[in-house]
Amino acid sequence: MMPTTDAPMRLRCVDSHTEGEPTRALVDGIPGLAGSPAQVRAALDGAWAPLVRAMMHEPRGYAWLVGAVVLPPASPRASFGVVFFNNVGTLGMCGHGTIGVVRTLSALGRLAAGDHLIETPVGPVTARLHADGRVSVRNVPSRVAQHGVAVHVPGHGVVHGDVAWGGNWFFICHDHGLAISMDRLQELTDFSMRLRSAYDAAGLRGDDGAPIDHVELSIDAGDGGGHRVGSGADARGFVLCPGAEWDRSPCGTGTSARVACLAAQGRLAPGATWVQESVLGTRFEATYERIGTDIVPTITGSAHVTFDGWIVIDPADPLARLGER
Ligand code: PYC
Repeated sequence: MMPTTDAPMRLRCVDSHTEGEPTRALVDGIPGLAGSPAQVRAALDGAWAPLVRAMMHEPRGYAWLVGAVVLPPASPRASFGVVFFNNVGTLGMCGHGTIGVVRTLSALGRLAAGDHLIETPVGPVTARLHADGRVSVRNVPSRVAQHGVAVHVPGHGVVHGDVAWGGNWFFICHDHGLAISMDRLQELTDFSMRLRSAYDAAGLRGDDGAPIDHVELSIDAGDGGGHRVGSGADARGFVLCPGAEWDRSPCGTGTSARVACLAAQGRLAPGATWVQESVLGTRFEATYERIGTDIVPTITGSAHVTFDGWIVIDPADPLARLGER
């Protein structure tokens, strides 16, 4: 149970951005909340959900902020555990968030350069903190569940997409016909939301029955139509997150899902680099290993610390809304 207290709760947090997308790391955990990442995820989606809302929503947070609670490791081989959350609940994994947390812990002097095993609710990942500060995240095995699914989007027509897992579920669409640029954000958001409603209503789910809560609109460098992909990038993507906000980074789990599609189509060889660009123009480099039948992507990017302090949640503050379920 979430403790009830009259005293304001003070949560130590360090903010960073990874290729433009923010992460707020609760670096000393949340008092009273313990367990494995899967147990903490269930608690944050259950009895502790009001605390997630108080941290992520205005006036303490904002819609595109991703939170991360850093946990002591369960396994002696791991450096730490982490659970990510946003304005609508928890995430299975988060690529940009993992890069941000690693950079933050290194800035605090809590993590040395080298390889670190990290426990997440969807399985262990490994992060390599490079001497130059860049971070590579070897993600969970990623896969394509369905290829070329047709979806009728009201007011637009039929589009196609791949349903793929990269630590979260994605519907990756190429034939959307939209330019992926900063001056088209509203159109990209509206279309992605209509697409998600359409495939949800049609009963499309991940192969584990979970909702496909991320939409990725992609343009490859080789695609025609005059749409811009920056020089040296292989693709430019727009990712709509579950809370209807767009990812400022190229999205680590989305890039992993895309790499799984490319591997399945024989379009990217193991070890070859895929450069994925965000709508902002920031980039992740991705490679993958084939381990048995698994596709295991590695995403590399940079993060920078932007804030170090405490969030204060006063139970007497009506805008903390701690009493709401
Ligand atoms: O980088 O995996 C990611 C991510 C998921 C949601 C926002 N960013």
